[in-house]
Amino acid sequence: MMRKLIVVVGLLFCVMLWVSSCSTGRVEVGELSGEELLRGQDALAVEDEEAIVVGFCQVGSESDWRLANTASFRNTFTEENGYYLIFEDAQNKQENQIKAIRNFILQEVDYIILDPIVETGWDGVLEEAKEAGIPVIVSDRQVQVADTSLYTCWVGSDFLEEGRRAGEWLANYLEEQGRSGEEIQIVTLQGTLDSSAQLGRTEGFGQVLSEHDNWNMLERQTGDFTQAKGQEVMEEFLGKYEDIDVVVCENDNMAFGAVEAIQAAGRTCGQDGDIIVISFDATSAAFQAMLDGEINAAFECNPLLGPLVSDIIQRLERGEEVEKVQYVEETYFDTTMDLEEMLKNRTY
Ligand code: GYE
Repeated sequence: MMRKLIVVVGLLFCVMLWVSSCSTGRVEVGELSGEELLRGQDALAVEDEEAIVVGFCQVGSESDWRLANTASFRNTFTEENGYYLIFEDAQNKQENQIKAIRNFILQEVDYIILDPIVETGWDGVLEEAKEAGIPVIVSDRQVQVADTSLYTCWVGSDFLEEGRRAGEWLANYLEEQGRSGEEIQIVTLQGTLDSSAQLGRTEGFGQVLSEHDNWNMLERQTGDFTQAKGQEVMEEFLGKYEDIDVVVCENDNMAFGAVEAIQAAGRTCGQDGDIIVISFDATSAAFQAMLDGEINAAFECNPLLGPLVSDIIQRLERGEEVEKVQYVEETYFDTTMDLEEMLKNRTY
């Protein structure tokens, strides 16, 4: 691996670095933003010349899933594993992601990992990365670009399949309850609009919806994948519609918000309640909510992508080909299962 010197900003900076390392010990690379590195505040040189320098551009910290995903990358891209990680939290703003990628290019990182907030608007900056000869690995959400050679590969979930699975689960559940002939009123709390997770889940569930004439989608609105926004939108839905039978929540945190809103309105939900709550992600907090009888089913989305991306990088380092599209395996959970036992093995 080529010698990598991230930033060297003159004598003054060297003295500052020496002073700060004397007083505070090792500086955590993962805590510095690319901009800080560029400005030379707390800037570092990569000490281990063999280390693979990786810039990871994360979406934000909006959900339990996201925190587990960040932890997966931080725990994988460690010095012990031969990496030097520069972590950027874009706080759910695409412009921050574009800025971060430009900083990674200036820093001459070896690889860029991008979890794109939305699918479009990437052609220009990915072209810049390509011109700089830096491979871009897309993880979790996807990009739509005219020229797919602008990124090396993508690894993540089949969101469309998750949505279909949720729809099929609902059809079976209603049948078991002897309600397949009933009119069913549904609302949806959507994820961040135009993100792959939102698009796939909405479309997948929508496909099953269109196969059932008696299912009526009253309204879909975004809750931005957060608990607070999910709660707010559900409050609005409960005020507008009297007979909601099902709320489809495109992630766990919005489901928790929906449950709060339902209970505050004096309504019931979950296993023995009025309103069926469907969620996506299936983090351990959702297992707990199912055990508490608050949500009915959670459709798994695996956030542990760090090791898979590392494996891709190791293969690229050895000059091997990697598959362009790699899906992770997923399942679902509902209250008919032994959730207590399953929760013991849940790592996120
Ligand atoms: O479902 C949600 C998060 O992109 C799959 O983003 C991810 C989604 C996940 O905020 O909780």
